Amino acid sequence: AIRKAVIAGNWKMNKTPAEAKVLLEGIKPLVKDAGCGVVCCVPYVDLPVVLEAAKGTNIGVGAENCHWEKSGAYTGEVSAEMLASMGVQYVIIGHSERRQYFGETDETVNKRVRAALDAGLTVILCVGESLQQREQGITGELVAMQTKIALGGVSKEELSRIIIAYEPIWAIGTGKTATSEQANEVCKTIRDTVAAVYDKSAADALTIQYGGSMKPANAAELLAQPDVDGGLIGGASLKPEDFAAIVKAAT
Ligand code: 3PY
Repeated sequence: AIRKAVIAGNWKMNKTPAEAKVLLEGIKPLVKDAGCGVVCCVPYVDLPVVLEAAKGTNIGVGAENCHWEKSGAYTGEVSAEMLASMGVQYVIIGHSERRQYFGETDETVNKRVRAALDAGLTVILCVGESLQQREQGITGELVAMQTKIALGGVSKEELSRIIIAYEPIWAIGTGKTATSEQANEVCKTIRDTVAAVYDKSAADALTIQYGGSMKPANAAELLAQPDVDGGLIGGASLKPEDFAAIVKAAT
């Protein structure tokens, strides 16, 4: 691909701080010569140890969500400002698990994207269709709509701090993977959508990841697609050798 690939791990709700330190120390030596960007997105409570362990390395550190207000009466929430103040550089927004289980909507995704950008973070914005939506033939329209709404109020300059991850919901944690052609088709739809809203140069520069059961066995084929510029990695990001093998495939 023309663009530099980014491989980001999404640890989800896994690893205590002590376990997180062990995992990051395991990943570090295996990815130190990576030719692509490497990011680990981890639970809030793991951020201090992971930031410390990643210091001086090529591993970027991210959170898995953030709230849109800077502070206030939002029990249980964490703001983008708070993350940035710790040295966190990335945040996943709109993961399908948040949309499915925590009432995330395109509108709240947009508010979180806006807040994350204002705090100086780079956003890994997730979009993707369910199996029913795919079978109804609305994947392209749906993903284009999710992308447009999420990017509402985002300037062309700010797009350099946006990574979009296409994650077909039916391929998340199910072991099912989109074929590389299916993945590329939707990644291209996302790129065309960004070209229509902004322009071709903005679309050409945008990193678009595929996510959904990407693993060493299928990474190379997915990453060889012209519009797939990296991956958002679930389960395989918890195994240093597997994560490193995917990083290697992106190099
Ligand atoms: C998966 O691969 O299961 C993911 O959800 C990555 O975010």
